[in-house]
Amino acid sequence: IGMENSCDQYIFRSKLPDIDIPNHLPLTQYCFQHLDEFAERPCLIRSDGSKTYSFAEVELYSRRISAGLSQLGIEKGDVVMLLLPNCVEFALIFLGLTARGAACTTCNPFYTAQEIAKQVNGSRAKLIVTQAAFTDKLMEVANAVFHGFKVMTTDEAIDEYLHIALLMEADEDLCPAIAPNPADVIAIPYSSGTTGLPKGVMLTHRSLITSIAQQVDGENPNIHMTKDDVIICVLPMFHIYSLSTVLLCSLRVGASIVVMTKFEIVALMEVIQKFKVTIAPLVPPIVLALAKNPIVEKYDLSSIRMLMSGAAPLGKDLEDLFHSRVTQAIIGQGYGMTEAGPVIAMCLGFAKSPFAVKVGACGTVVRNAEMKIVDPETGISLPRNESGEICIKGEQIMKGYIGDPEATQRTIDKDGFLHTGDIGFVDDDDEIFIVDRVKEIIKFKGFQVPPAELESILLSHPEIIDAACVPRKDEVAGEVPVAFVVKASKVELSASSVMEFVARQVVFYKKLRDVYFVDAIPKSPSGKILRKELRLRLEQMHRN
Ligand code: 4UW
Repeated sequence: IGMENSCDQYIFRSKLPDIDIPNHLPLTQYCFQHLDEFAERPCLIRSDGSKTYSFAEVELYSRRISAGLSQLGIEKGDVVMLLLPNCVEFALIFLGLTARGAACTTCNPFYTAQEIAKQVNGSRAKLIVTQAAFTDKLMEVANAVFHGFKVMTTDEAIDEYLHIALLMEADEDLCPAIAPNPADVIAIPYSSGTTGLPKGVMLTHRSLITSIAQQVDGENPNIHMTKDDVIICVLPMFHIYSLSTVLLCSLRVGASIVVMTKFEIVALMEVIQKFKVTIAPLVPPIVLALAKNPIVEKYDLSSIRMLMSGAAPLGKDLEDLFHSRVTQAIIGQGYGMTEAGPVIAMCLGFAKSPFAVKVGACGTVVRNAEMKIVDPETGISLPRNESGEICIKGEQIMKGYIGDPEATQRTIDKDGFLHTGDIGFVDDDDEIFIVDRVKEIIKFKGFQVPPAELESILLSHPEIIDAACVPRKDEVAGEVPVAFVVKASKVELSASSVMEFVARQVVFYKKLRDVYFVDAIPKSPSGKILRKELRLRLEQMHRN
């Protein structure tokens, strides 16, 4: 247990023993393996109380939808885009697609047409499932996409599009038999990883099952979640955190999932109180609101027994402040990355037989996995208490990036370790602390903002000759994107017009919060932007 030193490598493991993981199964079969124990209990609950689906119904709909998809010509291996905010239909269609052996690429419905089109092209999605309110953008998407695709709405029926009734009312007896292979790709969330533009992350039956099992399976599961739990699903299901830890883990253990369309503090408080939510997976900006907003004191939050934070760093002070409001709850962090399937480390205070944990740690490496910390310059693995790049190996990690073997090779080394681009260390108690990042990504409230994407937009501006985007620290969002811009000589160009130019082309959280005009972008001899130098310059500017 813990660390071993073989072949000059320091390898870190969970304090929990490895378990047998049935990752030879198709995902839906694994999720519904214990269905008999909770078939009639509530599975998916709309937070407005308008509808609840039992586990038996959800399982039935997964087969109906699979049959309906097959009648629409969706074959095993095809890709379908879910362009949806949180809704029960998201979960139902995801399961139907999985049962069909098709892959689902999840996309933020608030993306601009330009952002959506890139993902449709990259994933070759044949069908986009969305709500009526988001169909306006789809004409523009169609113009920018190189192949034809169909559109389906899940709420209002629209004449020129398909409607979800075709799937919900299909005959489950016509659910086609498929021969699923554990290595088949079933989910393609997008992530920019350690560098460059967003890429499709190929997750298979095996990777998703392994990650779920690492979280909630075993005699002493890392996250003790049961059929008596009520879990709040307020984080967007199009992000892997919610998809895996909230949706799929709950299906596996029989916990009820209360689905909220969007985060709003009063609505969240009311829902927690009304449904007696026991588990709240959140991100730091929501924890901040819970800890600081006075309105929270008016609500009864005593049902919450477990509160998890992830996707971005949670400050120690914030965690302490929040704990003083919900003293009965265990608070802890998970650490994940889309490419890692997603969970890398999880708080052992959430285990059935919990371990003592420290404030500020982002968990201990999950079971059935190996972690190493390497010197980012030399690649040599480091012992405890020394900071380096966190690397993770196990059957949960991605198969690779879709259509990008080079990026895959840069990310997964020859020994099978995924390089996270995060800098951290493992302490004497096997707890992990993240201290920095070597990758480019900017995280706004846990959402990914890939600098390369903003830079390519900036470079398309006729009056900009060079640009670099970096994160600036922000109390509420964690980080916000700002740009250093070199303008063509003699032109009049204002920071606000540059910000406006970008804002028109991106989703709200990728908007630039500041533009600094400079004479040149600092670069390495090989032409790589020296981002660290720019981050330092920002810090100096704000100190003065
Ligand atoms: N502390 C500091 C953290 C932390 C963090 C992530 O958008 P992605 O690709 O993926 C995620 C997934 C998070 C997640 C999934 C499942 C889960 O149970 C859980 O905890 C409860 C969290 O965020 O971004 C990956 C990058 O986000 C940063 C880090 O840089 C990582 O490489 N990150 N979690 N606790 N930073």
